Parts: sequence; C-alpha cells; structure tokens
Amino acid sequence: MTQYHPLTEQEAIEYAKSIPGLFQADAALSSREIGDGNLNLVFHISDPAAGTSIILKQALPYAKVVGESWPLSLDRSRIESEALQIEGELCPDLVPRVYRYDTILALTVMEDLSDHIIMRKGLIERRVYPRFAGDIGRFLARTLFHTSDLGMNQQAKKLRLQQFINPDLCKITEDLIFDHPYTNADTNNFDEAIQDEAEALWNDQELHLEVARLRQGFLTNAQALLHGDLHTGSIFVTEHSTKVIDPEFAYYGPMGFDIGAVLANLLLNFAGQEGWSPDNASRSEYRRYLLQTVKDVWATFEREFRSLWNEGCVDRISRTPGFQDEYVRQLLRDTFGYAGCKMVRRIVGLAHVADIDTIAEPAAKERAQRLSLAIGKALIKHHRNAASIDELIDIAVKAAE
Ligand code: SR1
Ligand code: MG
Repeated sequence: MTQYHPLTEQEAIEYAKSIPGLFQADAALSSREIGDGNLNLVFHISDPAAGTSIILKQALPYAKVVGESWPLSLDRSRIESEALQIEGELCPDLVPRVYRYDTILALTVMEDLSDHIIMRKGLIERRVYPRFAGDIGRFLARTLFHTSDLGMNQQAKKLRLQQFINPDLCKITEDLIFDHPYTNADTNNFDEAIQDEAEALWNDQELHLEVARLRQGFLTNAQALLHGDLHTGSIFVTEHSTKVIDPEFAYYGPMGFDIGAVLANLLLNFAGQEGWSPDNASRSEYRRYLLQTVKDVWATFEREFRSLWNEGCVDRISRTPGFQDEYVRQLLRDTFGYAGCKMVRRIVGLAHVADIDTIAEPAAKERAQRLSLAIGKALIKHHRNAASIDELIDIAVKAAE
C-alpha cells in the first residue's frame, strides 16, 4: 500500500498476511478493531486455529475522541515505535515486541498482550498486582536515567532529543493538563454537581502560580525521554508481568512527569474507592494496598536510579558529592506537582478516567471527584516543599478522612 488511509478490518488482515513469519500463508485470519483510546485504530488479528495473534495499531490524522476538527500529525506513530524500541532495549521484559513499523501507513505491528489486562480495569476490579511497583519503578529508573545527560553521551542525547520533537502531542498536554482546567475552556468536561469546584480552580491564583511553574518545567526541562502519558490505561498487567504500551506522547521532558503520572493514577483509583459497595473487598484494605504501591513505586525508582547513577553516571561533574541528593529531591518535588496536575485534569478536563466515571451512585461519584481534586490541589500547592514520599501518603489519607 503506497498511500496513507485508515485501514478496514479486511485490509488489516491482508497487511498482516504480507508480513513474513507472523502467520501461515493459508491461515484463516480474523480481525477486530478494538481501539477504545482517544486517538488511534487498534486491530486485533488472530489465527484462531493456530492460537496466534498480533496487534496492528494505526494512527489517525486527527484526535478520534474529538473528531476531524482536531488534526494530529501521523509522525506520532514513528515516535511511538522508536520510543518502544528504546524502552525495549533498556527494559526488554516490560514492553511489547515490535514486529514492524510502516512509515506510510503510520502503523506499528506488535505483540498481542491479550493475556494481560489493562491495569486501570484491574484496579477497578480491585485486583492486586504484586510485581507492579517493582517493575514500573525499574522501568522509570532505567528509561529516565539512560536517556538523560547522566546516562548517555550529551551530544548523542541532543540528537535523540531532535528525534523526539513531538509538538502536536505536547500541545495536547500543555492545553489539557496545564491550562484548560484552570479557566472556563470549551474543552472542559465536568458534572454539574461540582461546578463550585471548577470555579474555585479557575479563581485560585496561588494554584495557578504553581501550575505555571510546573508547565514551565514541561515546556523547557528536556531532562530525559519520557513516555509522556504513563497512566494506568497505558500499562498491561498480570500478577506475574507488567508491560508498558502507547508511548506516542514521548518527548524530552521532566522525569517527574512520568513518575507523577503513575502515582496520580493510583491515587485516582484511591479516590474512586468512594464507589465501594459492601460486597467488594474492604475499601480501607484496598486503599492501603494502593498507598503501599505508591510508596513502593517511588522507593524502587529511587533505589534503582541512585544505583544506576553510582555505577554508571557518564558525567564527571555530576558525580560531585551532594549533587545526586539534590537531583533526587527535585525529582520528588516535580513528581508531587505533576501528579497533582494529572489528578485535577481527569476530573474537570476533557479526558476522564473510568475509575471515577463508572461509579454508578451519583453521591459517591461526586465524593470521589471532590476527593481527587482535594488531593490534586494539595499536591500541586505542596510540591516545592516536598521532602519525602510519606508526605504524599499523608495528603491522601487526610483528604479521605
Ligand atoms: C485528545 S487526547 C486526550 C488524552 O488522551 C491521552 O491518553 C492523553 O492523556 C491525552 O491528554
Ligand atoms: Mg494512549
């Protein structure tokens, strides 16, 4: 196929068959478009007789969630496949295998992870993932360290930065996370019941100042190659395995943005526990699990990041005693701030999360929304003074009391 166009399910089969080694030539393949995200087509192609399958992900030239009025560059597909490749070199067990990238069709063919479940869904079902904190902490430490000036040659890093210039997707984040929730923007989307909360966000100058500082970091701090959208819908899990998918928002930005995304989404589920019903496992027990996971993610990240630094920092002057402690302290502060921004946007902004939106009882949903905003705002306001991950736990626990 020589020209870009969105594939049909049948064309996806023909495409899959044209790739040598994936399926038998005479296999009777079936194809389903299963994309439920905001931006892309996702085809699940399987050979039921052989029990084999693959995923074919194709970018659309606009944001699917809004429509053709919001054009988006197809280059994000290249960015996603190249980010997956780098992540795969650094953490082979934590990302799907990529079989092919097609520049013209803006399409990536990759491993099918249907034996896993999207983590957000798992958390909504109140499942427990014993490997998750260790795996994601290691993923964060390795991908962020090795793509930064600490872990790679600084001239090579500048060239890599060039490879990941991602203006359209950064613009989505700049608007939907760092701007629109703090003004009466058309894209905002919130329940009438929390109109008072939205207006409070629009008028809180102290909050705006902190968000402006965090936004500035997102715009200018090219610290490491980020995943860029590391929420629990971008992570597949089982009890024994963790796989990070969807790095189409990848760009060079502040490390705390990725770490904060993971923690924010655990905390959104924490807030969503307001939708608890007596036939589920105890709400407080599950909340303890979530908060312990938050602590373990940070602890693993910090331990692994420091050990990578101690064993392999490529920058002589960065090895000066005291600099590592200062650097990690700043990462913690950024993590608090970006986690807060990511919580606020999921309640009043364009794109929400199922952890909150699927709560059936309106009063419980409203409580969960208010709790998310309370935690998010407190994290943003406190972020420049953050000194320990325990403070984040305290903020969540106190807000839920
Ligand atoms: C228009 S895209 C909305 C959101 O979906 C993605 O997952 C990102 O989080 C983006 O902000
Ligand atoms: Mg995505």
